[in-house]
Amino acid sequence: MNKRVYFAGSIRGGRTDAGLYQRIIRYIQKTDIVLTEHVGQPEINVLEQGVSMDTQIYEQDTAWLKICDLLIAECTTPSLGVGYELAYAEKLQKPCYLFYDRAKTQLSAMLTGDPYFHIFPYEKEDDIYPLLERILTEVSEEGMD
Ligand code: 6K6
Repeated sequence: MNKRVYFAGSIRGGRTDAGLYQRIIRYIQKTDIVLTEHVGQPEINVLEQGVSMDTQIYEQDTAWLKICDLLIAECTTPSLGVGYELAYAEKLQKPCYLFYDRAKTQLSAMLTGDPYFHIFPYEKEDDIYPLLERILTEVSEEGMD
C-alpha cells in the first residue's frame, strides 16, 4: 500500500536547498504519497503572511503529522519549523528519518542525541536515494535500524 510521507524541509529557515527537496519529493512520489509537496516548490512565499495564515499552516501541518505513516526530513539548512515537526512526530511515535550533508552542517545535539531518530549523514546527494528506497520498501511497524 502507498505510504503517506510527511516531508520536512526548511522554509523560513532558508531556501538554499529547495531544489534538493523537490528532487527528494519527486523520488518519493514514484512509489508513495507526499503530503507536503509544497516544501519543494521553488517559488513559495516564505515571508510572514499574518497570524491567521500561519494558524492555517500550523493546523494543516499538524493534521498531516497525525495521519502520516512516516516522516522524512532534510536537515542541512537548520529550521525551527523542522525541529518542531520532528519533536511533534516523535510524540506521535511516527518513524522519523533524517538526512543532512555532513560537510555543510552539524546537526543539533537535540536530534543526534535522541536515539528515537534514524539519522543519515550523507556526503553527496546520490547517497540519499538508495537509502530512501530502502526506507520506503522496508519500513515496517517497527521502522528501520
Ligand atoms: C505556501 C505554499 C508553500 O508554503 C506556503 C506557506 N508556508 C508553509 N506552508 C506549509 N508548511 C509550512 C509553511 N511554513 C513552514 N511550514 C512547515 O514547517 C513545513 O512542513 C516545513 O517542514 C517546516 C519549515 O519550517 P520553517 O521554520 O523553516 O519555516
